[in-house]
Amino acid sequence: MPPTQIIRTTCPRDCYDACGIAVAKRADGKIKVLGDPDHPVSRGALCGKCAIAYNGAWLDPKIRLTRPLQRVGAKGEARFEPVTWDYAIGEIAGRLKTTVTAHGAESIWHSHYTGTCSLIAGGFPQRFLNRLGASEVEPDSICNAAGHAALGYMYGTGSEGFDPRMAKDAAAILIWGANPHASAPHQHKHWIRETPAKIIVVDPVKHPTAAAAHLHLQPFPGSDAALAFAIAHVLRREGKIDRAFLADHAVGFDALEPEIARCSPEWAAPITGVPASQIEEAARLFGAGPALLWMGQGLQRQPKGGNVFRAVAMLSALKGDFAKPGAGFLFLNGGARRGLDGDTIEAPQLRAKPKRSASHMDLIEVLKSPRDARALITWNVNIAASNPRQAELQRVLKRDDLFHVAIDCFATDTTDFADFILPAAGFLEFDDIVSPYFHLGLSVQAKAIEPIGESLPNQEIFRRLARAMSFNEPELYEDDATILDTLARQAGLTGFAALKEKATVELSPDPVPLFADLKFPTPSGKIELRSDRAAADGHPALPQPSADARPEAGRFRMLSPASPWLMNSSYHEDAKIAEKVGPEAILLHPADAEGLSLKVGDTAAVTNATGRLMMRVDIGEIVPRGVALAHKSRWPKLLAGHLNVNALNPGEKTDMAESSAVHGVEVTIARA
Ligand SMILES: Nc1nc2c(c(=O)[nH]1)N[C@H]1C(S)=C(S)[C@@H](COP(=O)(O)OP(=O)(O)OC[C@H]3O[C@@H](n4cnc5c(=O)[nH]c(N)nc54)[C@H](O)[C@@H]3O)O[C@H]1N2
Ligand SMILES: Nc1nc2c(c(=O)[nH]1)N[C@H]1C(S)=C(S)[C@@H](COP(=O)(O)OP(=O)(O)OC[C@H]3O[C@@H](n4cnc5c(=O)[nH]c(N)nc54)[C@H](O)[C@@H]3O)O[C@H]1N2
Ligand code: SF4
Ligand SMILES: [Mo]
Repeated sequence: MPPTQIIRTTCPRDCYDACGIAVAKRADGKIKVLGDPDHPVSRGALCGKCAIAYNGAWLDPKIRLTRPLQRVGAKGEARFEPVTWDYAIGEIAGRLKTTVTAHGAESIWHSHYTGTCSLIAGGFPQRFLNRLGASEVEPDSICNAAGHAALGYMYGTGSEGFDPRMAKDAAAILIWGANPHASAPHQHKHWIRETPAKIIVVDPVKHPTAAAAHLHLQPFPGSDAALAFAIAHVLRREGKIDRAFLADHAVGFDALEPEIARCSPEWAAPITGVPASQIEEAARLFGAGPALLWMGQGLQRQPKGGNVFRAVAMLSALKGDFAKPGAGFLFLNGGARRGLDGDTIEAPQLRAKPKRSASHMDLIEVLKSPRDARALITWNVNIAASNPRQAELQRVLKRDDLFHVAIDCFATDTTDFADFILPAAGFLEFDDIVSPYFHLGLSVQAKAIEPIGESLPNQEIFRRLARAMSFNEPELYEDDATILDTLARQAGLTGFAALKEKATVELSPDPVPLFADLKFPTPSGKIELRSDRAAADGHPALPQPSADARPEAGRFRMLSPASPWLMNSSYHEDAKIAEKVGPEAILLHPADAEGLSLKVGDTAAVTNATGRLMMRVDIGEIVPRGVALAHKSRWPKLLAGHLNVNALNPGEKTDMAESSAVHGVEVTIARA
């Protein structure tokens, strides 16, 4: 049957690409989810994982959660019974009310992240949670809070980045601690390849983007700050430092310069493992003209990730790489880049008292304490797969007097521990807006099908909870259409209909220079290479040319970045994807494998003080000796032992913002 209708929408996953989707709908209502050929980034193709899962698990009522469920077994046993929406909402509201009365609203915690990044489904629930006065697990602390803190000190914000359309004017693109091949597959496929700029990748792993680059520097994890200073050293020696720019627009270069002068490539080579000649070459390419610096999220998930970010981000400042074509850095591009006001969606004014929050790294301590936590609401997250100290978290989630409501599209490890599970509608089932975090456009999420089963969009679930709690603030009930029009107008459109018509709109016809007015949102209005705020917060005033100590003999530094086949833990529920990801695997350098008498396909016991996992051995010359590579976040319950790689993650905090230092984990490895 040929399609009778094409609905253009957008992938709202936490992904740099934000691909355009064309849903082909037939007369019998059946759909096929395809890439939108007119989308500037994805150009007609979805990534492999979405092409499978959006036509598989996401449409399958046998895999999706379709009805509200109430627990009938023990916590974690995953025995539930279907109940009506009215009953579930009534019971939950009743329990929240008695919890507020007996223990205060602050004893109700909620954890959420980027399960969907569409604006309303990702943000509207905050209106209810603000009104309730619930405590929040600081969302970015599982992902990128250290990078935001570091860039905040130096530039005043981590949410303003280059416009990728600038690539045509760049002499070089330096990709530092990101893996576009997995985490931004269309940038890997099109954007990087089509630019005349020289591509330099800095990553301990020779991933496919690194392998295709003009130059790949392969530092030992956690040694990047030393490497950045050595690149700065060469820029200085070759007269590539823009002293006039620094005099006008930065503070602290005078204090930094002696350090830069000290950190030669020969000094950095043994510390980082990168040959001095490659450091020289990288500096030469990066210094040849305006350059784009893409700082990946993986880079700051290191114990000293904040310092690393300040040291690397300093390079754009030294060259004066702002306010001109082909120049700038990017961590991510936030909604404000297109005029969007986050407060419109989340209504923080509904909160009566300052918000109490805790880092994801402290979640176990919070949930363990009956004094601090009486209830937990999880939505848009799968903490039982994504968080550190996984075995211990599973035990803590069994606390019988912790009332847990989980909202998801699928029955995850996290929902297995809940008292009530509420089924969330997927992105094909309601209108919303997607604000991509790499490109500067704005994209539509358009309803293509009715919600699967009785599932409801997050926002509708929280409206129902508000009603059952007898809250009367009008913000809690504002309808989607009104909010979508408001947001579209903030971005300069006439309304949501205009966005729907175009599917994706560019913010401006021409590439937007970064910090065009050379005003930086720091206290001084300049780039703060030396930051008094950092010093006041107990950090060094200047970035430091330091590197982490190497692991002791017999220990490995284990990296667990994004897998090309999963989106965090999402998609493992799809059988075809599960087949692709297979069992937990760990990749070693051939010489390390030989030293441990391990062959491809062997099982290795991977151990540290936090946990022990049996992992399938892979071998490849893509990591330095002493580094082991695994991937993040399979579904624990689909694995032997019901644990994934986060069972080995002690939850160490980064130097800044109490964020996850998961790429700093150390393990020992032995034949099982
Ligand atoms: N070892 C290791 N662990 C890591 C990382 C790492 O690098 N290494 N990375 C970390 C990072 S960067 C992040 S961001 C976190 C991510 O960790 P999480 O935020 O837990 O991400 P997911 O595992 O994808 O869980 C998102 C959940 O949201 C659900 N969902 C999707 N759409 C909707 C919706 O519309 N409504 C509702 N209610 N639910 C929806 C999905 O089904 C899924 O179960 O993991 C971290 N964990
Ligand atoms: N397919 C897929 N795409 C995803 C995700 C996914 O799970 N799967 N997750 C999404 C999310 S939530 C996020 S935050 C982003 C993350 O995507 P990225 O920003 O690409 O970050 P990661 O995948 O964590 O790690 C990227 C690279 O950082 C490197 N790295 C680790 N430590 C160091 C170090 O010390 N120095 C240097 N130079 N490099 C280091 C790793 O080797 C890895 O190649 O991807 C998003 N996109
Ligand atoms: S996950 Fe990323 S690459 Fe895959 S379809 Fe969605 S936006 Fe595109
Ligand atoms: Mo993330």
